[in-house]
Amino acid sequence: MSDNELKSAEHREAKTGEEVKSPSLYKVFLLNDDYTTMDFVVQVLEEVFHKPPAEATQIMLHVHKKGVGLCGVYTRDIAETKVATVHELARTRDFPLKCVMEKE
Ligand code: TYC
Repeated sequence: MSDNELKSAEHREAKTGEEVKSPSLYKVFLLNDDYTTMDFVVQVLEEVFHKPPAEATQIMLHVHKKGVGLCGVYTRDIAETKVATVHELARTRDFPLKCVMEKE
C-alpha cells in the first residue's frame, strides 16, 4: 500500500471500526517451450506486461535458460486477464506458449 492508501485505510478503520484488507496478489510467470519464437515472447512482455524492450529481452532469456520467469504481480482479476491474453495471442500464432499465475 502507498502512504496515501495507508492513511485512507487508517481513516476508514477509525471511522467504521472495521479492518480494511488489501487484496491478495498473484505472480504471473511465463514458461519455456521449444517452439515459441524469442521475438514473440519479447512482444508479449512488451505489449501485455508493459516491459521496456531491454527488460523484456532479459526476462525472455531468463525463461529460455531457466524454464520459468516472473512477468509481474497483480490482483487476481488482472492476473487472470494477463494469462488469458497471453494464451489468446499465442493461439492466434499457433505457439504453445504457457503462462501461469500463483498466489503470493
Ligand atoms: N525456447 C524458445 C526458443 O528457443 C524461446 C522461448 C523463450 C519460448 C521464453 C518461451 O517463455 C518462453 N525459441
